[in-house]
Amino acid sequence: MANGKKAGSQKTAARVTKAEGLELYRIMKQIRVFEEASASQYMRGRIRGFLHLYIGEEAIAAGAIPLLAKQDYITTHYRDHGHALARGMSPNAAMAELFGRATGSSKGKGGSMHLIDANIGMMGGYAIVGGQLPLGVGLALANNYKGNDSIVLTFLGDGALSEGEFHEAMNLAAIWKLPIIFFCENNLYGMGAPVSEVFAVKDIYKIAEPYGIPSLQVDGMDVLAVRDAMRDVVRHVRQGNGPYFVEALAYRFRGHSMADPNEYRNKAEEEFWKQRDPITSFRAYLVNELGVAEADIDALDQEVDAEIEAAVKFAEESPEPDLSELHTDITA
Ligand SMILES: Cc1ncc(C[n+]2csc(CCOP(=O)(O)OP(=O)(O)O)c2C)c(N)n1
Ligand SMILES: [Mg+2]
Repeated sequence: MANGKKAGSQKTAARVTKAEGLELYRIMKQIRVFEEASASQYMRGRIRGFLHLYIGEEAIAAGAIPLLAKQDYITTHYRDHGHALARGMSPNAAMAELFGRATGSSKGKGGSMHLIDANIGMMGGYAIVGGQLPLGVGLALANNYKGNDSIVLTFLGDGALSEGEFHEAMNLAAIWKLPIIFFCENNLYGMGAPVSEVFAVKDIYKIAEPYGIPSLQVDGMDVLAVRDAMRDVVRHVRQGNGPYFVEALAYRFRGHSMADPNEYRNKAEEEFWKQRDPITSFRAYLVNELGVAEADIDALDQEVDAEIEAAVKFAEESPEPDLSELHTDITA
């Protein structure tokens, strides 16, 4: 693929089977309901620390992550619930981690921003903006060194583009031709700052050009557009052709974190994006284009609701980490 090739949000019919379509829907719905539940538990004081919701951006995780193979790795930022769930972390382990319980993915010692499980190649969410980029490059270098065919999918926010380590990571990945996909989730804001006011490059996907890294832009509100684009990207990188840069345009429907009163965006803009809700629009696609029965989707919705309700109960009933855990799992 050429540099800066744009993939549109084309809606051509039958790009997935019914079963595949329902699975993509299930993943998005699971993320949405998980996060709505975590917001409500946060308001009740049962989840503490920071909580950044991915609501509105689910089509990215659902479109991209299931295309990875078992041996592949993900590194990501603190808005990581969707990535972990799409990679197969159980809602129980993720919710218990948010609650700080011993049954969580990191025994309750990581919390919302640090969902990690090496067994599924989910190598972590990181709170330092851009921190996951050199880690992704390191994993990709290790893959090259070992001569295996694992690839790395590293997510970053638009805010990470202005970090020095973004450019260092891109440079090393290009020079060493590493098997890594830099996936920029451009949700138009880094906290309260509009990308257009803080980043000099207008078409973000073109930032890859001087590094000789091929890139594309995709509609991040359209799960099939993400999936179609990523299928080729994953193949390209796995075949040993070096890194790729993807920019997905999306929007977070809530504030930056639960602590954000969200007063810097105008209502018309928010409304515009909410009209493009990736779950509502894909549900319509399933019904209208793939002929899925509404009742089947309703049943799936109920299944997901029950699963997340059970995850909250599991987290609530799980023990706090034992004091003896305070000094375990530390590398010095
Ligand atoms: C190195 C560093 N600088 C500043 C911060 C504070 N901070 C946390 S999130 C954030 C905004 C990042 O925005 P973006 O990368 O667009 O991701 P989004 O939250 O939009 O998903 C900032 C500046 C940080 N965590 N790390
Ligand atoms: Mg952003």
